[in-house]
Amino acid sequence: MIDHPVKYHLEKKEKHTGARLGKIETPHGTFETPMFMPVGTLASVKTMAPEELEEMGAGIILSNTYHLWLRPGEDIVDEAGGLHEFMNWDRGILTDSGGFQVFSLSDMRDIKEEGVHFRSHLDGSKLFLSPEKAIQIQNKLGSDIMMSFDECPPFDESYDYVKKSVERTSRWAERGLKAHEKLNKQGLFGIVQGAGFEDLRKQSAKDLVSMDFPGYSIGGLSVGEPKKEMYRVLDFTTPLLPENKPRYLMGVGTPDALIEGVIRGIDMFDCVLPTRIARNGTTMTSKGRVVIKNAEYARDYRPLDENCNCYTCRNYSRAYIRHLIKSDETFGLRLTSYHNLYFLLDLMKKVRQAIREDNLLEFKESFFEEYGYNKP
Ligand code: PRF
Ligand code: ZN
Repeated sequence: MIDHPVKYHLEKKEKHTGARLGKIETPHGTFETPMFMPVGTLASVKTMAPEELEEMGAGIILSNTYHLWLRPGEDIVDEAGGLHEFMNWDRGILTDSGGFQVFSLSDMRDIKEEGVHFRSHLDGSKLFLSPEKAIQIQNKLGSDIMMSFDECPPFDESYDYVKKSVERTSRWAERGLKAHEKLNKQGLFGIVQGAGFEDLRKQSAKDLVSMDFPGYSIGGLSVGEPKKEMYRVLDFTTPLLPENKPRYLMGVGTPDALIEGVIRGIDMFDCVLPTRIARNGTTMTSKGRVVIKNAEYARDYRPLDENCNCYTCRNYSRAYIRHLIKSDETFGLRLTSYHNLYFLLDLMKKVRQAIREDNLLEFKESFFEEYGYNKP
């Protein structure tokens, strides 16, 4: 048994759902779960300073092996003293393995047992990423939580293909574990795949659980399948994972999916959604999305969200933010990014409180009602 540097403490299970309240201890502090992790792909959460992330209550952010490998290169980050030092963030960092990015960003790729040959999305040069290489890069980056190198097949791939893919992803996870040189400093998670096939998800979970990772991700979801399908897969997948380890649903960040994921036993989420839509002027509020560029906000002197206590909502009006974004003033993008991240972090805080009080289903109902999910 390994004494993992990343530890999950289960504090309470909600009475009427699969939701869990807990804490995750990392070498860079402890954060409460369920938690949403802001995405900083290139060692920066776009437009946000680390102090601002800290202020809004982010205890962990996500960064990316593939992107940092290409630019600036893991050696530069290593020489700088690691990712935390490099970007001036001393709380948790989770790095994705690059597996998913290879499949989502590169259209030319050749998947072999040894790894994946593909072309750079920057300059088209030939690259090769393997389970070992993905771990070596993450060891140099020095993230608190690393991801195994996996394949994320399309949700509608054939059973036969997904079966082969899942088996290979298990072998890759095993190879990554062997290559991991900092077992006592960085936690490595396994990633459960298997698309929509229950027996393949079972096989994947069983293989990975036998390797005793300090946490498990659920990959291959939120890749274009209907939400109902994602919830169906979660319904049978989270129960396959050990209760004393965290479960991380990768790439999910709409408010409804966060709540539905928590209800099904998920502890961690990440998504570019809040920051990406913020940069094109779309905000999430307790009453649904507000597209701030719209003419109806030109003379709207209310905050983005009257129920929000964030820096943006305490100080600026919709009319002002609209003006900034219409005028290409970058401050506008900072204000919408701040608010959207705060909104999801605050939502998770309310979700944790609802778990504490055993009223998560009531919370969901009133949140959905106000957000507009129940309206025609
Ligand atoms: N695998 C990895 N990263 C991911 C995913 C995956 O399946 C997803 C799927 N939503 C997002 N990010 N390694
Ligand atoms: Zn706000």
